[in-house]
Amino acid sequence: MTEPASGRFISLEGGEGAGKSSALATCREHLAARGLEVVLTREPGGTPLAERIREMMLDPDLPVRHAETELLLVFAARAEHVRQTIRPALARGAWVLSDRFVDSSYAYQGGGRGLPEAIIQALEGFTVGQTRPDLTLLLDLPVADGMARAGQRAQGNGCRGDRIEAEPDCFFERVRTVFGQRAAAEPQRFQVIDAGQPLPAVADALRQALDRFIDRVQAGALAAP
Ligand code: Z5A
Repeated sequence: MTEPASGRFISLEGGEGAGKSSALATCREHLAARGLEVVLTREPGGTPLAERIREMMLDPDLPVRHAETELLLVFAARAEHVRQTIRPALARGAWVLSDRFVDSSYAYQGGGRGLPEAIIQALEGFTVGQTRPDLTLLLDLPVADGMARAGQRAQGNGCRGDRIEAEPDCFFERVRTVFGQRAAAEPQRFQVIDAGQPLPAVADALRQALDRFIDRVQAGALAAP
């Protein structure tokens, strides 16, 4: 096997209860099995400061009262994450696997909160520049099914959900719509995975998507970042 020459950036996206936790484990194991160095990270988060911002953003007892504040918090965390974690990892040839990235801002703050797309684009250009995912795996699931799973998970672990999880179903319908629109607009970057399948079938679909992507990289079909 010819190893890919340089690091690549993969993001994993999806709505509430889509199954990102097990999907991340599957992806990490599969990339490692293909001989790649994997840096697993997440948003908001991925650096000490960005993790503190995450705590503030999701704390149900510290309500962020304005959508604008939420948007700026998530991009402040992202500015740190991109510079301190993602770019250095890519530069040394690691493959970055991020639990959410900028598509979540379009989906949650744009779709969910109704903030203008143009503002999000401007912040993306300012904080992220050209550091964009080469591949985005989108776990897609009807909102009602995702909420049912999240409800069962909360019952099982006795944990209270975070601040955003408390939003009504219509919020998550708008989130799902925007994810779908972005996937349709960029079919080269997005791989949509049917997250309603049993876990082993989802894992198979993820591994196949990763293999197709690695094959494209090895064939030189994707320029190095
Ligand atoms: N956010 C934002 O607003 N703007 C941004 O720009 C960014 C983020 C980057 C934190 O994200 C919040 O930040 C998120 C969006 C916002 N808020 N929300 N909601 P997060 O990713 O850390 O939190 P999360 O979205 O709540 O995801 P999660 O809890 O990490 O994972 P999940 O995908 O929701 O679900 P899960 O825990 O992996 O699975 C849920 C349950 O379903 C669990 O019991 C599983 O065992 C079960 N499951 C999973 N897959 C299956 C299948 N296939 N069959 C049956 N059961 C399954």
